[in-house]
Amino acid sequence: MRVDVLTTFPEMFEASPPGVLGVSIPSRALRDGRLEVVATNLREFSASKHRKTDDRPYGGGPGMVLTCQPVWDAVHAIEASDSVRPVRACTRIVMTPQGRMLSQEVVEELATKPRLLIIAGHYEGIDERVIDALKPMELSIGDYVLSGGELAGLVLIDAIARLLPGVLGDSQSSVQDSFSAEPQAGGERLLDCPHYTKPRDWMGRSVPDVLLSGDHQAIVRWRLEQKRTRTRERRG
Ligand code: 6GU
Repeated sequence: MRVDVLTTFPEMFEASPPGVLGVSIPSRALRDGRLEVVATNLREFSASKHRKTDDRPYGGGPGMVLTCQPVWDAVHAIEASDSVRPVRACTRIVMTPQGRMLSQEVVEELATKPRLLIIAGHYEGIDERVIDALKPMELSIGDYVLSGGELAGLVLIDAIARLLPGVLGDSQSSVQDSFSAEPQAGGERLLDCPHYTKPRDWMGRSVPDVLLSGDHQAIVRWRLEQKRTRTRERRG
């Protein structure tokens, strides 16, 4: 998959460690060629004298708003350029706290796309007219405010990278993650169960007996029960 990012802070998407994309699973996905991330500086597309990308909001108020022209021009230039022909269609995404809430279901759907274009606004936002004209998907990562969409975009890229075919080994398969559809439970999306490892006793605390019983069916039942209880108590 190719992921393009349009941002005024392209250095946040560099893979060299200790960047987010330079460690752990995303770095492996990049190294294996299963993921390609190309960050483009919005400034390069500004037609203004001082490469301005933003201006003061009509109607007054604090903050700055990204202007339509550089966003529109950059999106079309990025979409026309690809390492493969014919160019892959981009799924356009604007990261914004006003967007649809990101969920594992949305991540799974996006992980099947050939190419994403993530637009990360800073400041107060993006002129609504260019959003109307581009018709992107608008996504939020939660009901709190970040300084910009870049961190949210990195969250999205990380969540997608680990679902790309061949990125996770069998030993860390994503089918057992929190929020994965439960095969034993008709596709319910549940929080994960608790996990334990050695030693069997630690500071007077023992591991639940069922996990030491060797009864595989009982363990599967216990884990599903724990997932349901946790989901009810923490998300109910
Ligand atoms: Cl996608 N962007 C910003 N700026 N803040 C956020 C967010 C996105 N999601 C939650 N807060």
